[in-house]
Amino acid sequence: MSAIVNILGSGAIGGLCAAGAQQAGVSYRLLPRASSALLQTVVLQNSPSHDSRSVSLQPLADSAPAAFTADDILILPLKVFQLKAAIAYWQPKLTTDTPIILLHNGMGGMELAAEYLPLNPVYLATTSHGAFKTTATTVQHTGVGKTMLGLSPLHSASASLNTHIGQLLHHCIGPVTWRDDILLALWQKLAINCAINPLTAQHNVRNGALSSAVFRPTIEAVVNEVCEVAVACGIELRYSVVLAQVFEVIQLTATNYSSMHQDVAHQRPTEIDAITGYIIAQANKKGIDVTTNTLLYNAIKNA
Ligand code: KPL
Repeated sequence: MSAIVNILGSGAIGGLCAAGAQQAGVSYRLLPRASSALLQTVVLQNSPSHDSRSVSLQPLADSAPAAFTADDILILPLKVFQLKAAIAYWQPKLTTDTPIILLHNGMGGMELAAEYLPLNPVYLATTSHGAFKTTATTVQHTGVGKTMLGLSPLHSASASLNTHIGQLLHHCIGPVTWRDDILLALWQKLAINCAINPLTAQHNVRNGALSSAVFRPTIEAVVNEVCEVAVACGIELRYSVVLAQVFEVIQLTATNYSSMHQDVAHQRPTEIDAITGYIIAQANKKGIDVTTNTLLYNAIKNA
């Protein structure tokens, strides 16, 4: 039996993964996050009425998937607060060999996977691809990016499996770069999200608006605090490097609304706890003052 890439949830990044798998001829299933009622498989098609980066999700009539085999892989492109329920639902259907890929903004997934999937090979990924759902069944690819992948430091796997997973993910949401220092990549993305997401949500602006001088002192303070916390946690985040990355992302995604902006605008739960909240929690443990991040955290919590 050949490998099936199983993708959980109906989010935009999951849709992109499915589109990539489909275009590469890789077998895939889009599965519900945590639903006992409908184990609905979804097929994703290029829509003739949209450009090639717009894809439609069409539910199939069928069918509950068979149990996972050791060849199958599971991608969780979910928000951190959705992970626990999803893992609890799917864990009994997996084997302890099923490779798991966590693909989310913010932090916290690695620890959850260590608790609930201690024996599985667990991979951590972060992507700079941009996408959003234009309808319940359509995903718009708004920004071509790249994906970083590495083995969770709390899990183990063979080098050949690492290569295989890298190749499969490359088809889904490539290009993929393997990172032995995946935590550094995750912290860099965390810093970018801390700087962009709450501010754009609070001020109801697109990412590009943050290049205005008005926001510069806040962005600098956020990045400074995040770097201080990172270094205290053993991650060498350099202020000047991260600040440059933040402004590069602001420029590259200038016309996009950040995911937190979209969540606040649609009155959905945000990822603030896994992003800014994570920094505040680590800062509290290390006795570091993170006033600016705390102000932004409170602004989003009260939004
Ligand atoms: O990851 C993002 C998000 O919106 O969550 C950024 C990089 C800020 C792009 O919008």
